[in-house]
Amino acid sequence: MSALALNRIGLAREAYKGAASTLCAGCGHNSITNHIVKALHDLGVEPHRLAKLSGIGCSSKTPAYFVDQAHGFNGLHGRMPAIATGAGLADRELVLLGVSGDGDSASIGLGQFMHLMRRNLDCTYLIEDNGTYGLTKGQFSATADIESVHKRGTVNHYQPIDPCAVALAVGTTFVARSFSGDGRQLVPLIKAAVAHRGTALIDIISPCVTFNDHVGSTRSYSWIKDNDAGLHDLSFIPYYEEIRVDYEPDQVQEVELYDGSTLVLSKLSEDHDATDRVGAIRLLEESRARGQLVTGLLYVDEHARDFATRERLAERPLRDLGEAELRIGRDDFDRLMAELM
Ligand SMILES: Cc1ncc(C[n+]2csc(CCOP(=O)(O)OP(=O)(O)O)c2C)c(N)n1
Ligand code: SF4
Repeated sequence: MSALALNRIGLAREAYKGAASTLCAGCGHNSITNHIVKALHDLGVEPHRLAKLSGIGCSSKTPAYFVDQAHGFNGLHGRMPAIATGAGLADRELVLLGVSGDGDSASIGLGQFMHLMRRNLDCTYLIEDNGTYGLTKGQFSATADIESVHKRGTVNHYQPIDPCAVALAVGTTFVARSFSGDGRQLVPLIKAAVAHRGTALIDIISPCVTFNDHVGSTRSYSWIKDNDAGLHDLSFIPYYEEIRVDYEPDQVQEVELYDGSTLVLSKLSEDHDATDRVGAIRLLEESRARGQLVTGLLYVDEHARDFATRERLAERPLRDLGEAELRIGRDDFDRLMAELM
């Protein structure tokens, strides 16, 4: 689809853009913004239904750079999951898109991050992962690899926290990793994440050209180019498009998402089964031991109920419910009082 083409709700790509970026030229986060714009335009997400949520960091500034007609909330450092949960439960019609950094999610925000991941709130959660605190001038973050070298020569002696491994361990229902420079892989992943009914995490390696793009870094453009092991070629077919059939069954795995959309995985290098959670954890460990960064859809469970459904919350936004619907009925009130006596 060209930039001028209108999407299924009659909007041009322009309608999905935001303010001009103030990030450093060449920052991976800027590329991710462009991929988000493309994915949301292709999907035809209604701007007024989109809620962009973030914490603090260069990465957390980026929601200002796309869909300026959407709702937006820039929360405290590492506290975006609480904001997302409140917004999502109050209005189930919102499309929640959280954008965070590795510091925001894996350092100060790790507790909030893990609880969001285990509850299966219906949201897309992108980590723009550069292994460093870009905004505060380049300290190691908790995702920096052990023995990686800082721009000023110091070495990181601590084991990294892998957001995908953490997410898999606590039962996240859509876990993927990608690279900011790989739009062919990342755009369909973002679309599938938005279509997924539940928490969808994409950890996106996104080089910080100012503080973490030197020799010795494992988040630099050249390191990723040499060590990226793609799992599969991806394409995504939204539910409102005609479903196509692929005639090479040995090479293609289709994953039907909750809303009827289809994610098509065409396996290239590894025979990875994206429905096998334990296999995904093993794959992460094995590729880390080989010094490889595995990218693609690691795991998806398209049958799990999302948080609001499990908690039996109203389908309609709370703001639209009248007093009669919000108040507890006489019978229920009497039963509750009897239980408390
Ligand atoms: C409570 C609190 N502690 C510390 C800070 C300082 N601080 C601002 S951004 C940041 C790290 C951001 O790193 P990351 O999330 O990786 O984003 P990046 O800038 O690398 O995209 C820190 C420590 C803060 N704003 N608030
Ligand atoms: S400091 Fe790093 S993360 Fe921040 S805008 Fe510049 S390149 Fe991007």
